[in-house]
Amino acid sequence: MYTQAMSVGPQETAAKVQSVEEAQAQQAFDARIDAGDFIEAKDWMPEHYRKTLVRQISQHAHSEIVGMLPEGNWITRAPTLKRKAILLAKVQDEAGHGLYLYSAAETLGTSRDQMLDALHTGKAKYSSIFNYPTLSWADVGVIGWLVDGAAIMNQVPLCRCSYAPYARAMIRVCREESFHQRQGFESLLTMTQHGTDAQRAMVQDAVDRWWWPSLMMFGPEDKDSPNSEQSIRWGIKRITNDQLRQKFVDACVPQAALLGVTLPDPDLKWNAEREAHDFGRIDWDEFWRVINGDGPCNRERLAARVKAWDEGAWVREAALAYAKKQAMKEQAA
Ligand code: BYC
Repeated sequence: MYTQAMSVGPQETAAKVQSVEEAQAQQAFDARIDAGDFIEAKDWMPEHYRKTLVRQISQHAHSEIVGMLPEGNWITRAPTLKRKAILLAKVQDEAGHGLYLYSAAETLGTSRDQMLDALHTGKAKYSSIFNYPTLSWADVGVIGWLVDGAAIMNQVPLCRCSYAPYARAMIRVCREESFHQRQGFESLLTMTQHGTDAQRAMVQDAVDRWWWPSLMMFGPEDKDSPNSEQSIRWGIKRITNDQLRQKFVDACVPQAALLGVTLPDPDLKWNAEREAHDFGRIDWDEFWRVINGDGPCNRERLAARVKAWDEGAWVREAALAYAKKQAMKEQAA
């Protein structure tokens, strides 16, 4: 018995050798991360790092695609040709962001079909913010100001993400998000400075409804964020959820004053000691409800995406048939 337990068969030896190699690869990977190196698609990476990236990047891609829906709802009702052209460009940019991000995730060995299946079957998450309705034209401006503003705050550090294909995609995304944020702010400024009392009231109502959900975009508090610690250690996330949320609040306060709107938080005040704003408690029950599928528009958003996928089947089939025909022609030539 004793000798048997000690004996190592050829298969086990191979497994052991492999694990030594893996330990070395892991060490080399850790050293590269510590040195601030970027990891490329073909480089060795631990399975957990790969999975974390696929999870985050695919959720990010889904958020961009689902994020087209609340604003897309207003394209036919934009008040002027200029606003309509801006909104069309913005919504198209979001489709583009989704495509860069799906491509970045595909470099990690997953397929677009797998990612979309996870979205359509409700297994994959997308940003909580897109499960709220857009009730008035002012919502479009507020999405630009607050939602894109929060997105930039979160995404600028991702330009330095340790996974290079994601970092590269984020550089372009951030440039475009910056235009999105400005157009939203400018649209609101036009309404609050040159609009009627009814338009100013419409802006305030939109701010009241979007402020708290925007703060939720940064994710749970650090103490309740299961992924943050490891993601920060790997250089996937560079700044924690709470730190980014605080930076966002501090940036928004003077912007709200410029617009002449009130942020709907009686506890919001400058804390000279911390040199930052204190703010009220986020309704975390609402956050978890929304990300678990029970927000005001979750079912509507998912149904819209599934319908678009089903109705696009003929386009995918035609593209595949065309590619096959081209390949056959090339083979014959
Ligand atoms: N909504 O451990 P945590 C845009 C999930 S698109 C839904 O802190 P992590 C735009 C989280 O996924 C904006 N789910 O996670 C588009 C995790 O769930 P699982 C999207 C959320 O990953 C069009 C669990 O809660 N931006 O800007 O370390 C128009 C625990 O959280 C949310 C990105 O995706 C949420 N708000 O940190 C306009 C940026 N928060 O997977 C604008 C990239 C958390 O463990 N992503 N969860 O089941 C990130 O930076 C990070 O993934 C997060 C979360 C900060 C969002």
